[in-house]
Amino acid sequence: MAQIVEKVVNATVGDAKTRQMESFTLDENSKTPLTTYFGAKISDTDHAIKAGNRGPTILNDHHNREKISHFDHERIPERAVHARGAGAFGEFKLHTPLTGLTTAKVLTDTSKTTPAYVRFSTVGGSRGSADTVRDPRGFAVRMYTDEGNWDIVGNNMPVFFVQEAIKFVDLVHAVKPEPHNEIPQAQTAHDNAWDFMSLHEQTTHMQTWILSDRAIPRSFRMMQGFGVHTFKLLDENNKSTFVKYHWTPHLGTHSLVWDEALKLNGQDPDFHRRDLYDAIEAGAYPKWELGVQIIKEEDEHKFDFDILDSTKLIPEDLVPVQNIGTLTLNRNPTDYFTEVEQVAFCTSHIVPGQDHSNDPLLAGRNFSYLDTQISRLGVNHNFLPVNRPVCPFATNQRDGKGAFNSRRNRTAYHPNRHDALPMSAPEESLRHHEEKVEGIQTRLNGPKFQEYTDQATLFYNSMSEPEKEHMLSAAQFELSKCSEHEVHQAAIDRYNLIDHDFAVKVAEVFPHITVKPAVKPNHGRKSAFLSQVTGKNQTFTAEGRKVGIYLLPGYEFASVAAIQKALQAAGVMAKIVSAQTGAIKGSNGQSLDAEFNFENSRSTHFDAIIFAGGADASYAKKLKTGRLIHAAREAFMHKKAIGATGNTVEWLADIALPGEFSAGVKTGGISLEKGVLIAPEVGTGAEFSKSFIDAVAKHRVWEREVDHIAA
Ligand code: HDD
Repeated sequence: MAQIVEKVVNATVGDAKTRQMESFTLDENSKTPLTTYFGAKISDTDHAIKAGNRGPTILNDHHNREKISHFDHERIPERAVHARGAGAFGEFKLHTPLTGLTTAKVLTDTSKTTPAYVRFSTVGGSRGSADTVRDPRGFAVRMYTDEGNWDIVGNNMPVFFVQEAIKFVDLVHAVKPEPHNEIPQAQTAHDNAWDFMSLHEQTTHMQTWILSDRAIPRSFRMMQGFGVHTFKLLDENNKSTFVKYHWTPHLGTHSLVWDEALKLNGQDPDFHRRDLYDAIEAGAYPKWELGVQIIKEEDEHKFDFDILDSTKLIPEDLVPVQNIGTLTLNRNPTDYFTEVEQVAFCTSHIVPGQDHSNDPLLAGRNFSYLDTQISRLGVNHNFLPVNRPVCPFATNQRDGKGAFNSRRNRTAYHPNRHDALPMSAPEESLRHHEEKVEGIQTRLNGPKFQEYTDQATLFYNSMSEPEKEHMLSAAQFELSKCSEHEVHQAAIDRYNLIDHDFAVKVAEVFPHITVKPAVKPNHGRKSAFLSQVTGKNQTFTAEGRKVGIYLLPGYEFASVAAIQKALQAAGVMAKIVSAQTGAIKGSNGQSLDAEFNFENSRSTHFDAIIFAGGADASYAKKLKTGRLIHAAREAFMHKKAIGATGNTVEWLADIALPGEFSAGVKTGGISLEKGVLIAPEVGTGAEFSKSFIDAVAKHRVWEREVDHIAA
């Protein structure tokens, strides 16, 4: 039986945050007796005290009451949005200082390594919902700086649905499961969501993002992150500069395909959480560059959109992103509840040398986050280990539930006779930008806020052909799940404002819809940075990918072992799959260890698969296992790289994927057709491995999709 005792802490290892958290850690230790919460030892935690062994259970049993009562209260309200998430610790290292623009040391002092924490999340689903749903992803970063906690509570999309916080409430009520029957879970594919989005013009741009592949990321490790709002930097004279924050993943920005995402929701609902956890455990630490777009104060009005409008991005074609530092996630939480559920991000957490802009969405968020943490976690949530700053902190706020530090200061007000809690020197304190503000009280936003479609069209135009095709299927899927014709009509009317042809194509599956003539001609402008297939800032690498090597009877041990080794050397997680788990003998009698079998894994668990066979030519004809044929067809349809060695080539060409390859593939040397790497001669695996790594790096074989579109 595992028992909990207070750890004797020698918190000297790791960064400031790790050491601090360590001092709050309790360790399991089987040698220490089990106790009550008040410390008395317990000899029996399995039976309550009864009056006689068949008699009534009596109240005089503290342990029984304490155990049940604690259990009765061990859930807290889940987050209203972003309830489903995964977190990890790490560090931020600045390499290019923003000298002269800000006094914030985290952005100017390259000698510092700042402890960091990130929580990734979906938005609409509840805490137990699946990971691979169509949704934006939360990308909330905290830096435990020497000057206080700095939180960038962002998403994997650079724009938002609405311009003002007051509309967030309507948005969330519309997107969440419908109130009468609480269906559907974690999806926008329902009447209320599309009713709201089609009627509310502010959502137009964001609609293009959620219909795009960005809404079904391959991995948290392969997502961009965005602070979304325009923020401010303040120099030592309080001069302000506007800034937008971007996180760019070292592994590139990549997505699943929709059919795969749908299947994974059932096959592995923890797909993203597991992927992040496993990568960190394996030492494959995910990394992002922090980039900034800097806009001088005097340039605030030079764009044809308002930089305070969170439904607009600043195209990188106009203002380049400069990378200034690297975020690395290198430590998994050890206690999900205290280290992930209890993390309390606030957009208002900024440090001296930073300020908020007048973005009306941001102003509302600055109110909402602190407010929600109080109802989720209580007024003392900042004392919880994951939330504590690593720098000294002292306030005159007192008491409240869960105030567990004994404080020696006898005056909780200012000024006071002891000079306790003195104010900091002004230059080290939080400052606000002292700007002149005047105007007539109004509920209206500025004129540029009232243009809603230009950037939606820009996004659509910037997509490659496969990405446009995915948006089309996504729109057809989403609207097909809506039952009301007026929702279909209104949604397609809105698409018509983005691109007429797109609206016409979506309407092909809704014969009752009339697509009106083009309301607004497509302006034809594109950005070179928005596509995940052709985007200028995109990275393609095999590193961090997971490949399933399917071992078939009589497989050639030496070549498979060589392929596995080569993949691992390229940073690929090469996993063995076979009919059974455990040691699987190859042609020479040596074994490889299969982690997965055909029952507990599917092709969807891998970025690419290899069928590894041997020299026995008669075997291919016998290989009729439905599961394997399905794996080959599914991976092919999901546009994944596939490899086939030895006798599996004939099987692939004749049985699994008949009619896909040219006649010569069964007998020739190594060849690549439609992203399938074929090696009838088993060989040493060296040449095969090199070509296969290149194919994996391409992420998906889009030519298969282009063929399909053309057909
Ligand atoms: Fe929000 C959570 C991101 C607008 C109110 N939001 C939350 C989280 C992320 C975002 C990543 C999860 C934090 C975590 O991991 O604990 N939210 C955004 C972005 C927005 C945005 C990128 C627009 C640019 N949010 C937004 C508005 C409001 C909220 C306009 C309220 C008016 N968001 C919340 C919240 C949550 C939250 C209800 C739920 C739990 C929490 O805050 O801590 O307060």
